[in-house]
Amino acid sequence: MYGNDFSAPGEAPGEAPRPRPATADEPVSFAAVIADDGRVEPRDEMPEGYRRTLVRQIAQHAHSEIIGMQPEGNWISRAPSLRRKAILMAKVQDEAGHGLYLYAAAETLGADRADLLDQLHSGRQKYSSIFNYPTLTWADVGAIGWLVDGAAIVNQVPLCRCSYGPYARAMVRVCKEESFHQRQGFEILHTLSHGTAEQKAMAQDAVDRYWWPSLMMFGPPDDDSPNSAQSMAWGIKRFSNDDLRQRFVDMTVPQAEALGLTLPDPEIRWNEERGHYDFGDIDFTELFEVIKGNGPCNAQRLAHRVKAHDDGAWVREAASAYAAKQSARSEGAA
Ligand code: BYC
Repeated sequence: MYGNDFSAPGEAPGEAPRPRPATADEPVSFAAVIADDGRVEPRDEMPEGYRRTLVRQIAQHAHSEIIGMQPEGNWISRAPSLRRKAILMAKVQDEAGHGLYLYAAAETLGADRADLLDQLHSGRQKYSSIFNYPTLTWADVGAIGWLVDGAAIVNQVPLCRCSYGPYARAMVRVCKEESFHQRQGFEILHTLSHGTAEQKAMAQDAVDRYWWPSLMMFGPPDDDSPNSAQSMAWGIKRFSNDDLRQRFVDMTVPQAEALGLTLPDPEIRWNEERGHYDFGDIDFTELFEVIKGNGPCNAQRLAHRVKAHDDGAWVREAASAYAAKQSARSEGAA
C-alpha cells in the first residue's frame, strides 16, 4: 500500500556482501564468518571491539524501546475511543516486549541487564533522540506511528541481516510488529486528514513537528558518523545513515501525498537523474543538542523512567525470591 515496501536497498534474497579480509586483531575464524556473511553466535570467539560495539548499539536500542513507551503512553487515558485505546495499549506493550528481546540479546554478550539500566538512568548510555519531543495532541500518536515507526522499520529491516545472530533474530519479530505500528499511525492520520478542518490542521501540525526529528533518528551524516565504517565492515550495520535516511524519504513522500498532508520541506522534489527525492538540509546541531540531553523532554523522560524503575523494585525482589524458592525446592527434591 502506498509504496509501503520495507525492504531496504540491496535486500534482495541471496545477495551476499563483499568478502572482508582478516586483520591482525581479528581471530581468523571470526574474520572468516564475517567474510562469508555467516552469523556470529554467543559462544563464538569475537574481537572485544565487536562485542563492545554490539552491546553499545543493542543497549541503546533497548533503552529507546522502553523510553519510547512514554510519549504514546501519555495518550492511553485520552485516546478518542475504546477501539483507539485498545490498539494503543497493545502497541505500547509491544514496545516493552521489544525492550525485553533486546536486553536479552545484550545479555548473550555478557552484559548485565541491571548494569545497562543503571547506565541509562545515570545518563552514561543513550537512547533515541526522537523520544525527547512532547506529544501535544492525539495526532502526535498518529505521527509517531507513521513517521517514527516508519523510520524505525527502514533502519531495522537491514538489522535482520546483522552478523550477530541473537540481534538479527530479535529484529525479525520486531520488524513485523513495527509494520503494524506504522499502519496504525498512518490510519490515525488518514482519519484525521479526512475529517473536519480542525482535525486535518491537527494532523498537519503533528507532521510539521515530527518530520525533521524523524529524519534525525538515522543519526549524523555519514562523514560525521564515527561508528559507521567499522560497524559496516563487521556486518552490524548494512547501510549508512544517509542511505537509510534517503530510503525513508523516498518511501514517505508518496505516503504523505496519499494522506493529503504536506511535508514541511519546500525543497522536496523528485530528482530524475538520481532516482531519488531531493530534500532540504537537516539542522544537525539540533540532533547533537538533544543527544547531549538538551531536548525538550530529556529530563522528564529520564526522571519518569527512574521513578518507574524504583516503584517496580518490589516486583523484581518478589520474582527473585520466588525463583530462589523454586530452585531450592527442586534441589531438595533431587
Ligand atoms: N539518537 O556513529 P553514529 C523505536 C549517537 S526505537 C541518539 O552514526 P551508530 C520505537 C550514536 O549512538 C528505535 N543518539 O552511531 C520505540 C553515537 O554515540 P556513541 C531505536 C544517536 O551507532 C518505541 C553517536 O551519536 N533504533 O523504533 O553507528 C516507540 C554517533 O553516531 C542518534 C535503534 O536504536 C539518535 N538518533 O549509528 C516507537 C536502531 N543517532 O554511542 C518506536 C539501532 C546517533 O558513540 N541503532 N546517535 O556514544 C542504530 O541503527 C544505530 O545505533 C544508529 C546510530 C543509526 C542509531
